[in-house]
Amino acid sequence: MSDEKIYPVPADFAARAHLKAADYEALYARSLADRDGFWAEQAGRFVSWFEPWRTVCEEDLAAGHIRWFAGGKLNVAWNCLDRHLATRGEQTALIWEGDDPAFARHVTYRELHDEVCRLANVLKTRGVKKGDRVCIYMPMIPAAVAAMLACARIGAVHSVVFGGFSPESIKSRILDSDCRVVITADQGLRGGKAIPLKANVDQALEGCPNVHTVLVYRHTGADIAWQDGRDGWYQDLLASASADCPAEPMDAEDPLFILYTSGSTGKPKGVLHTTGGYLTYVALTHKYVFDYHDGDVYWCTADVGWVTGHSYIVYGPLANGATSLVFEGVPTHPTPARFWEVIDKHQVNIFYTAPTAIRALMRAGDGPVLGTSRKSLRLLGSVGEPINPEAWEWYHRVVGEGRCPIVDTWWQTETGGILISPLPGATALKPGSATKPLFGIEPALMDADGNELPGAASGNLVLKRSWPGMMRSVYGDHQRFIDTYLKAYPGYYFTGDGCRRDEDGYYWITGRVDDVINVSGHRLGTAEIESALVLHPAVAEAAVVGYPHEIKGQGIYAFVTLMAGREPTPALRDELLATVRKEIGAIASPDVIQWAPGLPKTRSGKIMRRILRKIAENDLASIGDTTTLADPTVVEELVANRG
Ligand code: 6R9
Repeated sequence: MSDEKIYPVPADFAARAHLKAADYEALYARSLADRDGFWAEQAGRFVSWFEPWRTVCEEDLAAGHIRWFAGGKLNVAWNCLDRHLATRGEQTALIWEGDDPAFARHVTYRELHDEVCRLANVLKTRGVKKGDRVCIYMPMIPAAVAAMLACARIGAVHSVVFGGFSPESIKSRILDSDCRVVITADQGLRGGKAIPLKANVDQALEGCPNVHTVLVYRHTGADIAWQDGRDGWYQDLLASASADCPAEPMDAEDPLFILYTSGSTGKPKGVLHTTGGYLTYVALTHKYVFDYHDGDVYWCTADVGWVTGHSYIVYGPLANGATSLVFEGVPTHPTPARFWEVIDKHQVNIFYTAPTAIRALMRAGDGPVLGTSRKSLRLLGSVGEPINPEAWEWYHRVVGEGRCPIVDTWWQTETGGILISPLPGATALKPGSATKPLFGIEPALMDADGNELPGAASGNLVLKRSWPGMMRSVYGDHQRFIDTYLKAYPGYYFTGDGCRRDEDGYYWITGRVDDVINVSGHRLGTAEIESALVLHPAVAEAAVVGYPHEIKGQGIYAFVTLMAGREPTPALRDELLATVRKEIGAIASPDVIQWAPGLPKTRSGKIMRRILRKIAENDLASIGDTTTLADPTVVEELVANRG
């Protein structure tokens, strides 16, 4: 496109940036030509090792065999805390900003180290050993970060479950990875509303007989139910625990965490990440993508329940000795100026958020932004879904006053860290494009027949080689790892995203090509929502598709066929919504339920989602040929009764 807008790197930004355009070109070329040499050098620079590795990389993508720095010994918590104590013990590691603007707190590296060591000792006295799994279900408070690091310190594998998930979702995640310990809080707070975290855990644990310990952080002080023997107060146990806890030497390929994510089929998968490669990758990408300099205040607005929180609130920033802001609240509470006020209050230099938040705040108008200074801001970031050029321009012009580059970072739970993104001192920006691959990343575009497309083209996005931060397996089901990611294009990792590459080699992610929808940057499988809906006794069949939604990116549109004799009523609709909330969580609640006397199916009984998508999008002109359907009149009926 010749009329597209290009934003060059601002000269003053480039002047102080770690990497400039020529550095990117040279390092990228080297990272491909001498991949192992490049990564060995980075692993030595970004991570401190107790013992060196034997091999840099072993990889057989088709077999799902990926190992980086095998034989090397390190500890992630030691890297994120202990090694900083001599030089930055009194520096703020975490700035906590509460849901209520009256509450904020600074936690230094020394204080965080102390809390992590004590908590690690508490876990040990409760029998947690290297390799054991621990579930973390916490609000956005420093103790959530401490819980992750305490696990890492003793070699336990954490599985963080987002605080918006329901008891059913917690239960299935605990059972899948056989967690024996849960770390939670009495309640969380979001937008002034209390989230009953402990009560949700209690309910989940009715189905989890192996869980013997629940550590409860006293956060709001609310009354909660208590099970003696099993439950313990976080603060009380820490107060009497020793603050001396040696960091367990871990192999580079020992597991660090499991994080569940939705795919096109079945239950959410436990994406497994390991230790040495992951830490190297997130530390490097945090430093270069965000051009982090000592003394900067960095704020990523994600929740630690998502991979963005793991890699870019906790592990990347703390490995680099950064000051990372942890925000408990929501963008619009108490007013739509909250983000900008927090930026002024804590003098934030680097701000990383999601397009859905940008669109919601854009809708509140320029007023709430312009009432604040934002002079501290130097760089803006975006993650979670494609950012539409209008939102990009607003973010750039109004929030960043035209002086802050925007890094549009493309990556996934599975990739561990950012793979395609501008480097702000090196890359000219095109609004809506994640721009260029980072070091060691070789993207390719494939056509439907498995041919790689050269030059400017559109196709399915794959990666040709592994990188240190890549997932290693699906927890407990290695075959599923291979089947989901490595089989579609043998020898390549398949991302599930569609993508266009333009004549300048810039990548434009067009969204998922599978049955995954992206609602407010949260990934949901349509199959998961359908399974929840059909649990209701009135439902015979359900088909869920995404449709464009002004704020959320995609909305959830459910076509529901009722059992014979059941009448569609508003009350039944509410019951179905409640069923989805109970099974998954409020984030999966359909925006639209359309009662469907029948669903469009092929003669072999396959639901034609393509047609349902067109109906949901109200793109009736392109429904196309329906003559191959078992019963073409179904479509006319659905069109006539669109929700
Ligand atoms: C980090 C994260 C991954 C999916 C991914 C893609 C979409 C994320 C994006 C983006 C366009 C970006 N996605 N970042 N699409 N531009 N900058 O979000 O992980 O929750 O696993 O979602 O999100 O579709 O495949 P996750």
